[in-house]
Amino acid sequence: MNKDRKTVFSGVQPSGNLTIGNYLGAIKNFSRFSEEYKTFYCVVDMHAITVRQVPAELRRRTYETLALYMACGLDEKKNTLFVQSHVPEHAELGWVLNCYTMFGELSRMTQFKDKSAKHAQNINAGLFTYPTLMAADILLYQTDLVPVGIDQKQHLELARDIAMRFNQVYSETFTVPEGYIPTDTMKIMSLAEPTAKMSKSDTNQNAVVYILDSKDDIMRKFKKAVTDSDAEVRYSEDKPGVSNLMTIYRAFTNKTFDEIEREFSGKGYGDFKAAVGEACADGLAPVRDEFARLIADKAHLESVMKAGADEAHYYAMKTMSKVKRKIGFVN
Ligand code: AQP
Repeated sequence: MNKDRKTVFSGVQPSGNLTIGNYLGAIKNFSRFSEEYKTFYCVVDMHAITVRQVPAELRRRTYETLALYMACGLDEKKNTLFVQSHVPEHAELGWVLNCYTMFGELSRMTQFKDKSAKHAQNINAGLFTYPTLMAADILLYQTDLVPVGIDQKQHLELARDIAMRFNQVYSETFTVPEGYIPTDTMKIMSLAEPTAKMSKSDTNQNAVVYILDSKDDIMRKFKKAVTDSDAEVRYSEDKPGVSNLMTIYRAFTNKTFDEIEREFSGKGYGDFKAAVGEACADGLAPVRDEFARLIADKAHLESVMKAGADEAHYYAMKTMSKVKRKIGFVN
């Protein structure tokens, strides 16, 4: 692929209020690519409707997710920020790629199995083909690198397989993307059930810390976080609650696990949880302030999404016209 810069693409669903899992696992890393790469960051509203959404809330969260991108340091002049449904080629390529994705491959996706179990009343076809739409999102922009949390690894591998399959049948068409998975924060766990991922759609409010939570809420949630009975701050597989809190503390303070263990040696979990809460609330405070400023100016957010969609559309059309030509659609 001839490109002057490598390309980064990632997206977040406006399917709930964003969590520190979304922040540490994904969004916080987005801005590091802005200078060197051509970056596309998308609010993936079409993915969000694979689970039933309240329309007014989906609309509100779409604005909020865009404002959060910006509040987390994404400058709209250096990054293409847009909403998925504003660029019709996502759906168009999604359909084409459905025809190059095997039923068996989609059946093996663990997110589909998890979400089907969670939404047994609404196991729709979109939930099943979610990964092909995600492949389309990525491949449309000839993406080299996709920063995501580890839960998306399987989908990303499928996107690579689809790209290679298509390229093999029709000659080089898509860049085969690589994942960029942060090793230190790739999976932030639920505070209430530390063996399960922290998810924005969790109905237990105490399990999840939202980026926009008040300091009081953050302190309260960490205070209630599940730990264990041995009162020792130590990173270990058999201490998932404490290890998760240590991971969060490390992410906000840049301290190592050894330093954290020393800092809390001989102290109880009470002190430790309060320190994690403080570090998290302080780390998020600038994001919250900037978000409050941005969300108050809807007209500006609309101009950002419009400019982003125009830019994204230009690149998406280029890939789409190539795809159509290769598969034999009449121009
Ligand atoms: N707990 C997490 N730890 C690390 N990374 C995470 N991500 C999500 N949760 C964690 C990463 O955030 C990005 C955006 O996720 P998404 O909106 O596409 O949906 P998701 O992965 O399904 O996240 P949620 O919060 O669990 O959403 P719901 O509850 O709606 O399904 C991705 O890069 C993801 O890896």
